[in-house]
Amino acid sequence: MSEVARFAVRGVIEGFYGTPWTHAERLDMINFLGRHEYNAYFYSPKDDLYLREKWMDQHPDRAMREIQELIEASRKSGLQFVYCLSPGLSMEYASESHIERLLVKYRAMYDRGVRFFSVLFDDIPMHLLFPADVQRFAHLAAAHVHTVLRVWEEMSRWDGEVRLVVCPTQYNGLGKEPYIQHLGRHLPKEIDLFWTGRFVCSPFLTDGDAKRFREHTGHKPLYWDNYPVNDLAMANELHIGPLRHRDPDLWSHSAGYVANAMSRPECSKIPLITTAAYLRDPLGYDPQTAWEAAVKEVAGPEDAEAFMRFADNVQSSFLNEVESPRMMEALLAFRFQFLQGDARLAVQQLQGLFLEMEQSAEQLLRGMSNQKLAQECRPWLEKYHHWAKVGWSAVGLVEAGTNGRLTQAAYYLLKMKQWLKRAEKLPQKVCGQVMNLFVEAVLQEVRKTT
Ligand code: 14T
Repeated sequence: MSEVARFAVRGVIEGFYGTPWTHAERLDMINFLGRHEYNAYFYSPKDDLYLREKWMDQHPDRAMREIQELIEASRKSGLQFVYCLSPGLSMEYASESHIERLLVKYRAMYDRGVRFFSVLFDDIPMHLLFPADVQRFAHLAAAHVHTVLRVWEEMSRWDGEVRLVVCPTQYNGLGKEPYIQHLGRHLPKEIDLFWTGRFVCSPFLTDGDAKRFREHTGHKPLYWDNYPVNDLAMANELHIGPLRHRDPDLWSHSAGYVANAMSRPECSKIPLITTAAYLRDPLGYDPQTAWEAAVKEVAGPEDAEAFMRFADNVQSSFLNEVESPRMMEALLAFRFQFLQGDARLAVQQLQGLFLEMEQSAEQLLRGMSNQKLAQECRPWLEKYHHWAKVGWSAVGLVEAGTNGRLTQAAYYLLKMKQWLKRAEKLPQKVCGQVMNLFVEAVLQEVRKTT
């Protein structure tokens, strides 16, 4: 029998900084993931105190009951619920009592049915913090190996089969850095290592890099892909574009693939549907086709067209430098047509584009059938609307100005500046620099003629 071209682990991690998903959002997401053939949900919101700062303390009763429900929901949806702890901010690795406290936390989840666990050492200092650790271990990697081996040793004694994945402190690069090499070479093959690729947010994930990682560490990487997550410095980007540039053979060189999602769950579904398509059939994956299907499913058939127009201007990220390709093309065509061809027609066409933009913005702002999606996108939608108004006024200005109607031109100039101010007040990234470019060109013309 031939092997199916498929990732063994197909997961989503709630692993972002910022507002964690609500319980209802998690239940909905787990159901969604099951329907899209994912098989694992990693519970690891950076802002749940009981997973990081208070890793030693038991979850409060209510949180425990909710986690229990998530475990049950995951089981019903055919997903593994993965329980992740990040002890690195305050753990003394040499302390046996700290290791015991860690195991108590995992064991509580084991008793509730969890069989997949993770120890996360990401985003902590690369050096040892406690004097006892400095004395006992040669370096951070040695302390991590010791801790993970102790945890693994205990877990292996529990009656059921368990799986463990470790997120190294150095989780990106080439795999040949001393820390990650040491970790990989001293941990048994059954324990997986998370890796984000060459960068924290890697524009490309390649077979070659995966193979090299394995050569250096002895483990196939378990990809932690930082897309669509948009936390910290990326907070003004809305990652609703499709997954791109993940090699089609990655599945055979990796232990699996896990996508880190956005704090906005409904928006996350769009890229996560494209990712599901990639995970299902990496060779046949086409970002554009998958994207259109994803928007149709999440926005709904009535709003899909308007949403796609909007999304065309909110697709840039570290995966994709291109922004507003349709608008850019229209503006380039306008310049040519206006200068070399039929200026009236040029104006008409561009007016059409901005009207269409305004109409789609209003449709989406007024009331989408997916209210939750509309709510999560709201600031980006508003900015999109404002840019439509800027564009509309700019075209009015060009038209009135070239036809000598100066009072009208002055009116449009004022309007354009007002809408520009409103647009620029919003920090959200919409249309990249494309609209600014257009406004600059129009203003330059105005300066020439006055
Ligand atoms: F564990 C890792 F694989 C990882 O990616 N950790 C965090 C992750 O939780 C976060 O959502 C993601 C995207 O911002 O990046 C990591 O966090 C960072 C990375 C940085 F380069 C935090 C600060 C940084 F400067």
